[in-house]
Amino acid sequence: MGFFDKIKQGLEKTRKQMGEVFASLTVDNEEFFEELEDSLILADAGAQTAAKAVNELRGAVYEKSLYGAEQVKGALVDILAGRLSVGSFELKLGTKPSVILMVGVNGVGKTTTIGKLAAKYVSEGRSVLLAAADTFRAAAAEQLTVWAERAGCGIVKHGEGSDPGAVVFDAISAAKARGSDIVIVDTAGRLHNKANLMNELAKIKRIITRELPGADIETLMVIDATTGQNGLIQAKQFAQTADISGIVLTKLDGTAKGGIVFAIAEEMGVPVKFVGVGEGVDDLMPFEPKAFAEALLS
Ligand SMILES: Nc1nc2c(ncn2[C@@H]2O[C@H](COP(=O)(O)OP(=O)(O)OP(=O)(O)O)[C@@H](O)[C@H]2O)c(=O)[nH]1
Ligand SMILES: [Mg+2]
Repeated sequence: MGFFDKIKQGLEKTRKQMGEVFASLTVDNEEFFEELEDSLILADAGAQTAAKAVNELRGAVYEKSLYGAEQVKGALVDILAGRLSVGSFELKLGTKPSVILMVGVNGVGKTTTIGKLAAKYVSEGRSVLLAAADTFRAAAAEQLTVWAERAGCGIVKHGEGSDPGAVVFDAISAAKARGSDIVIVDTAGRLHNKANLMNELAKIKRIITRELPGADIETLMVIDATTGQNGLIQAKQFAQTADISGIVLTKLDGTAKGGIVFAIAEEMGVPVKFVGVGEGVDDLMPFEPKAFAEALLS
């Protein structure tokens, strides 16, 4: 199943809502624009994004004399997709090794996404090494080990409660020695308090940049799409410490409404690079803005 169909399957609630709004469309009707704005807000797009997108659409409709649901929908797809184009959707992983640092609050899907990414890169013929730097829980390293076996890649881990920085240091040394292409670092989503978490991330980042000067480093923030606007609040907190280069939006196969993608692009200026659409190893897809907007309105 392609991106469009997967997304379409997941965002049923929003699609239904949008369908109803468009069914009531009469273009000279201000009510339509108001309903559309409300629907975008309901879909988690955020008030600011919804207002801007609808204003843009209103302008396009009058300027180009658009008529009928299909034309107006087409214009809205372009406007929404345009709002999502805030940077490259590709990961930059040119150096050997390069690093992917996975961050985000607990339970959003960091470890699962690492497993999926590892499997993807291994299947593309690249050598991957996982760093189990979530040392807060013993189960975290075990879970990552299962994913390493599934993906067919190596893993560096220490005992529970050990220093995550030391795990990252060892993983980078091992990657250099083995000639690995990509090191993927798992991190804790929860520590005793938030300041600890942020300090630890900053420290991990310092070790990576110190040990691998000039290397390509992608810091991916994982957000659970079903948490709605909460995801945006989390992202803003992490952005202060972690210098995020991209977002992975997980659980779009569930009850997510999807509009959070627009709020993130608008308020953070950071592109969504991948979406998670299930718990399986193949359930990770590169993000496609136009197909996403189309699926939302289909
Ligand atoms: N439906 C669905 N479930 C997902 C997706 N991604 C992850 N999950 C599930 O979400 C739960 C939490 O995933 P983890 O990968 O353990 O999350 P985490 O961020 O590593 O959590 P902590 O290590 O506790 O911080 C697991 O049950 C995963 O199977 C997704 O795209 N769709
Ligand atoms: Mg985890």
